Amino acid sequence: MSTLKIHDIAVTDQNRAEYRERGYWRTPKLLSDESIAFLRGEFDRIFRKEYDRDLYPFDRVYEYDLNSPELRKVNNGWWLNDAIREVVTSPRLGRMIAGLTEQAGIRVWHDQVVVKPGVGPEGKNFRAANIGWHQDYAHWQVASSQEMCTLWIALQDTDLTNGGMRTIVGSHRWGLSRDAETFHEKDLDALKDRFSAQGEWLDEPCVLKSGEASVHHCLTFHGSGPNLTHDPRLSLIIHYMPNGTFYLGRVDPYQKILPDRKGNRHANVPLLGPNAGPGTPFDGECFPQVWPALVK
Ligand SMILES: O=C(O)CCC(=O)C(=O)O
Repeated sequence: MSTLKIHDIAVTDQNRAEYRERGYWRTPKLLSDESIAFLRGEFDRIFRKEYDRDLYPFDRVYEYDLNSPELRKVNNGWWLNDAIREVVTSPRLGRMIAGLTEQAGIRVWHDQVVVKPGVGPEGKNFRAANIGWHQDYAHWQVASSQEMCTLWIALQDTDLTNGGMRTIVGSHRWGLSRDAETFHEKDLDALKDRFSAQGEWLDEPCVLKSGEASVHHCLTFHGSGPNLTHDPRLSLIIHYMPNGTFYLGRVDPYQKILPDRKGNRHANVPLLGPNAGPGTPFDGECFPQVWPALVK
């Protein structure tokens, strides 16, 4: 039985202005310490394949053990684990996101349960769990909205020593960059060389206390380097979209016909079913509406 305590956060005009201007914002503490401890245990359960539902993960699982330097990751943990579901579908968090991004309604696009193993201080040049500089929307071009965003919840104090996320302040205002679906690339310097000519490359670490989070715009460049501690870095990442976001249709990923819209076969598209086509909304139970809260 979960005892999660998710705090109610009032977003101010100043917070909104900061998000709009900088492309990301750091939240106050969202979760009680007890909730954080509980969720950390649930992360372990997920990677032990102890699920609360009689289901399989809906997408590829990166399930390396902690002795491997690779990133461990499960998408849509909310399908498998009830505590994660409580956070991902929380109307409190939904209201905070709606307030910050100035959207009337918010749905979940998907989540990511991520563990970045600690490789120790000697692992400075260790790239296995790096997350390349990328724009989230570059991975999501099948979706109609460029006002999607990400809530990155830290389940321990997080900074550059444990491979915390870094964002390029203001880069959301550059628009969609070509070929920026580079989450899985490891060479941050090479990616910086590729993308940095578009504006000032203001690389800011997202320093978070345990239970705090950052919210970044889907066009904000971000990435992360190695975790140089001996403890794993745990984060629950929730991607949101404005209510009404729809499927733009298939864009052949191998033929870059449209200069600024290289498509991809996002795993969310099959969730729309066999009759989906351009204009089909991403709604229904696979994409829960978290704000306004639906009365159950
Ligand atoms: O966990 C990280 O370091 C980066 C995660 C990320 O790319 C995201 O939240 O969109």
